[in-house]
Amino acid sequence: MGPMTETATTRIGVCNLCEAICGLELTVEDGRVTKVRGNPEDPLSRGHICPKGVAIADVYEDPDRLRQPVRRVVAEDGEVSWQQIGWDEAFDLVADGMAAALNDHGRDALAVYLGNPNVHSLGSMTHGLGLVKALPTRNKFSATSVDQLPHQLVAHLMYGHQLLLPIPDLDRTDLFLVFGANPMASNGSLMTVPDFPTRLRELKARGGQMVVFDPRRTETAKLAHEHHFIRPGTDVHVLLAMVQVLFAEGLTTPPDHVTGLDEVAQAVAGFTPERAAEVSGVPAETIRRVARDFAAAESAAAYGRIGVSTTRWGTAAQWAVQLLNLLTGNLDRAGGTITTTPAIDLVGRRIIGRGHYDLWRSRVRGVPEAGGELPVAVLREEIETPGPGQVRALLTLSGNPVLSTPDGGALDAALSGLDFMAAVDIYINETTRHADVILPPTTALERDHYDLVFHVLAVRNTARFTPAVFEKSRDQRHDWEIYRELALRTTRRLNRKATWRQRLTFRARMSLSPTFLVGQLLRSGRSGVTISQLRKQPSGVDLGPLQPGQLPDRLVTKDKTVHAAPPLLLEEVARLDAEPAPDPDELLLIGRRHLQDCNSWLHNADRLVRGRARHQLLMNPTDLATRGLVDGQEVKVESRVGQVLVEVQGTEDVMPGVVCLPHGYGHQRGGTRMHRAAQLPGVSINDLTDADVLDVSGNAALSGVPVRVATAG
Ligand SMILES: Nc1nc2c(c(=O)[nH]1)N[C@H]1C(S)=C(S)[C@@H](COP(=O)(O)OP(=O)(O)OC[C@H]3O[C@@H](n4cnc5c(=O)[nH]c(N)nc54)[C@H](O)[C@@H]3O)O[C@H]1N2
Ligand SMILES: Nc1nc2c(c(=O)[nH]1)N[C@H]1C(S)=C(S)[C@@H](COP(=O)(O)OP(=O)(O)OC[C@H]3O[C@@H](n4cnc5c(=O)[nH]c(N)nc54)[C@H](O)[C@@H]3O)O[C@H]1N2
Ligand code: SF4
Ligand SMILES: [Mo]
Repeated sequence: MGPMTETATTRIGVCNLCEAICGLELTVEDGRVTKVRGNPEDPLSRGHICPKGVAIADVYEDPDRLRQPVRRVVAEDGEVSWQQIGWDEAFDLVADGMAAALNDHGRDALAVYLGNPNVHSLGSMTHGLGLVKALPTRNKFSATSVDQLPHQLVAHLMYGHQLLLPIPDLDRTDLFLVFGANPMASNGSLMTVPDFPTRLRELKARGGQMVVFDPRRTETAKLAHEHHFIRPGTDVHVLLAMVQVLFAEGLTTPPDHVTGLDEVAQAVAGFTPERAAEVSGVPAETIRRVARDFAAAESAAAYGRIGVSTTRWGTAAQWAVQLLNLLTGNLDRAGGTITTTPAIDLVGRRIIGRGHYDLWRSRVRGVPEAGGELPVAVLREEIETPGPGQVRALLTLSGNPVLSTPDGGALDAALSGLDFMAAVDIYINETTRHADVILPPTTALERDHYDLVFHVLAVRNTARFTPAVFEKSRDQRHDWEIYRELALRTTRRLNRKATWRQRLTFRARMSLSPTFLVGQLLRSGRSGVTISQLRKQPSGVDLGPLQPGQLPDRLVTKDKTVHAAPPLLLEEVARLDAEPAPDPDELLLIGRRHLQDCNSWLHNADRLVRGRARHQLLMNPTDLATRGLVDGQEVKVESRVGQVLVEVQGTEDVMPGVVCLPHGYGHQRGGTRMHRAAQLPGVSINDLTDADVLDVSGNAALSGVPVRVATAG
């Protein structure tokens, strides 16, 4: 053994790359991570790790990752270069740019976009939201409106709080009914379940079943007892038909604390399995039988995720998912779906607000806000359309909307027309390359973590505090420090200032560290868990399985009932009813995730991008044949908004009439600084998705996009 190993230490870490929040055990030698494995002592993840968890060290060590602020410099010949600058200068530049937009062009002239990693960072949760609140603009956007907005709107309308989301009690359920989710690849979403493969094996071992509806025979579908192909975007029909069957066959056993059941029965009466079969391709008999099985099961949990949310009828479909659980008595029952009781209760203590809807509308298209945000699908038009309130400056916080939002290609072009743009991000990528200044925070291994969000969504109640594995260097900043500086320096520059008292309070609050705040939140909660206990047990504290029997107490509705028939949803279903049946001959585009991808940004890690290519357009062999196409050739995919050229791969795993592209690819656009990523083949699915098609919540309809596929050239 060489001298290197003598300095090896084992450290407990946590992976923040997806919602599974796996506990890690890292071997550190001379400041380098030499080994990463799942922490077997972790009460939630129980030793699970996926390939991305190992790559967390690659991000830490990546030479392409920014560690110092950079400023974009454009030479006379148009050549772009990036110049390293000091933090103080960088903060001033960004505060100047944002304040100038607000002072010169009005309160809405600055837009903010928050990307996905914000919910995976403690500092962002404690301080990023403070920054966003301090900016007077209504042009607030986030990845929520290309993701889970329908879930939040339904929870707000039915249960009174946007984050009061019942979670499948996976460890006890007898029947797990899945629409539009692929937890074998995603490791669960709005259902934190680190070791899904193990828990699924356990479910099967105790005689439970999993039934999956998905247009693709996914990794999850292949492990299911039943998998049913379903035409993209038609889940709402199948789900409402299941609800209709429950009423028609007298299979409803709802609890007492529910209002609006008669209205629901009336609203769904016309949505028969026969009608659903016509649009969805799922036989009426299957719909009937699954509904009966669901009602008859000792316990059952219906779950719909991004394949359902990101459709034109996402909110109505998520409502129907909730109704299935509610009407069969599975809401709040062991083995059904249950609201969690985390040590830091964001919901019960109103740390996050209840949510709202349509308090104001977007300037150009007039779409409603939801929970204080406008749909990111309208960002481009707010930048490009002149007039009072036009967006002139943009701040993105760990996001990549050029690759992640509908018609991202057009947004890409719009960004170069801004007066000013700044980004808080660790990479120069397809979006941040437009920024005048990029401020890079520390990454996961360099900061303390307590997961404020995902304990709230987990299939088991646990608590865990993970101190930083590496100390940051003096010339680095944590995200919360960046957010504090931006908030303080920008508000100080505004013409319309807060009172000195307000400013003092704000400064004091923004100066408390995230870790201190976690300690405070734990102390003032009712769990009995303290930060010192968590420090002694870095693997985490087990608080037990989900606890049924919390309703109606935990409801946040004024009358403490579940609102089964929110007026907005009755209207939405009436609209659906009046809608002509979709064209059965249309070819529809859906997305996919791979275990080794992480939205758009982990493609610079070697170990995650080597191996078999996985960027191809998947297409059923019969669809290839009717177009005279062959497996492996380059094809042109065209939608209303754009076109891409990509290699096609024939597979029986996608249903006829459906094609499938991964999301988060397309790094060849000029200017990214991720060297390996730029060489990865593949195109952006969001060069094809349509920013004009929104769900009632404002969520983008990214799934089920009509496309044509033909020979390239
Ligand atoms: N067609 C289609 N589009 C989709 C989806 C889909 O399924 N299909 N999925 C949607 C979903 S669910 C989501 S959540 C969105 C994601 O959309 P976005 O959040 O816009 O995109 P990400 O790819 O997650 O980009 C994350 C960015 O954060 C940076 N980053 C990583 N870690 C940190 C950090 O610790 N701090 C900071 N400051 N930055 C960091 C990365 O460099 C990257 O630029 O995409 C959505 N878009
Ligand atoms: N490996 C990996 N894990 C991730 C991520 C990642 O990028 N990579 N991203 C994380 C994020 S931000 C999120 S939000 C979660 C998402 O977690 P999931 O929702 O599990 O995400 P997907 O794997 O995209 O699964 C969506 C499924 O819906 C199907 N689908 C598409 N359209 C329809 C439809 O109309 N109806 C039905 N019934 N199904 C449809 C797709 O075929 C796909 O199998 O994953 C998280 N975990
Ligand atoms: S499943 Fe998610 S949290 Fe766990 S190691 Fe993989 S990326 Fe990290
Ligand atoms: Mo997401």
